[in-house]
Amino acid sequence: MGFKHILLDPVDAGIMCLTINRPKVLNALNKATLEEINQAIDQLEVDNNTRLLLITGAGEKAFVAGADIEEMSQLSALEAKAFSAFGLSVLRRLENASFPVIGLVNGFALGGGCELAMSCDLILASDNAKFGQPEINLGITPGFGGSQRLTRLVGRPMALELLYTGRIFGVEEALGFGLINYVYPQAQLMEKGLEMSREIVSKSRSSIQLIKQLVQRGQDLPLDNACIMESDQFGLSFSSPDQAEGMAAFLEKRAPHFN
Ligand code: DAK
Repeated sequence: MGFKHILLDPVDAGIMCLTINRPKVLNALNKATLEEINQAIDQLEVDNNTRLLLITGAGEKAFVAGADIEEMSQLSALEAKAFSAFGLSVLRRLENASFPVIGLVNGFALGGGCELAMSCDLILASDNAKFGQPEINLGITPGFGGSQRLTRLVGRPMALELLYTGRIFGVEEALGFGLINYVYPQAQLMEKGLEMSREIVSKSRSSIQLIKQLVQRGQDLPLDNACIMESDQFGLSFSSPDQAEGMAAFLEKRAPHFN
């Protein structure tokens, strides 16, 4: 499928890369871009070869500098609500995708960009990355889940400070908050992302799918219910050929070969 605002490319066996490609406006997310991300997810979900998705921004300056302010400035209240609901649903699809999603944050990740990054399973950042939820400066609130995801990730007092002030912060603070996994020089970000991706796709695909579901769904459940879900998934994992192979490999003192 031809896209105008994003690129969707295979970058290694089983590994796809989605690049937000509007560098002139620092990859700001307009409705058309969100629609294309949604279509890309449709495509990846039915492509059995997709094992993992990387998301990044075009150019060296920005991952995504937010929702497109020019487009948003024209919205009525009802249109803004619809835009927010659509953005939320697209980000939720990434969180619930049947494959891991790694955000490669290569510059500004502000507003909707920070929200997009937070909907990825892991975040690897370049040393020039900057994060923040500056919606307060536009007289609006976060609209793609920032108030909720940031609070769950960094805790209530820090989330409220960042949301009240709109302060932009760098990778050292982001690491300290537990918002991101690792920081690399910008020129190495893609290679480091690929390195981690290759390691993940070498593992059991069925286990990864179950683990992603457990973590995504379990974190919003009471602990007892989440642990029951884990028992169910643990049981289910014994129906997979990977369980037979993984345990046989251990007992035979060899490396497992997962399909
Ligand atoms: N939208 C549209 N264009 C943007 C943009 C954005 N978010 N960010 C940057 N650009 C454009 C600039 O207008 C400029 O365009 P030209 O003037 O060249 O035509 C170009 O990108 C380069 O930007 P700058 O010249 O400003 O570059 P600087 O290096 O000087 O500054 C910056 C970089 C990232 C600090 C600055 O561009 C900036 O502050 N950008 C805005 C950051 C921001 O406020 N992001 C949050 C956006 S609000 C909701 C739904 C969604 C949301 C909220 C509610 N509902 C519907 C309820 C989400 C909101 C957001 O994400």
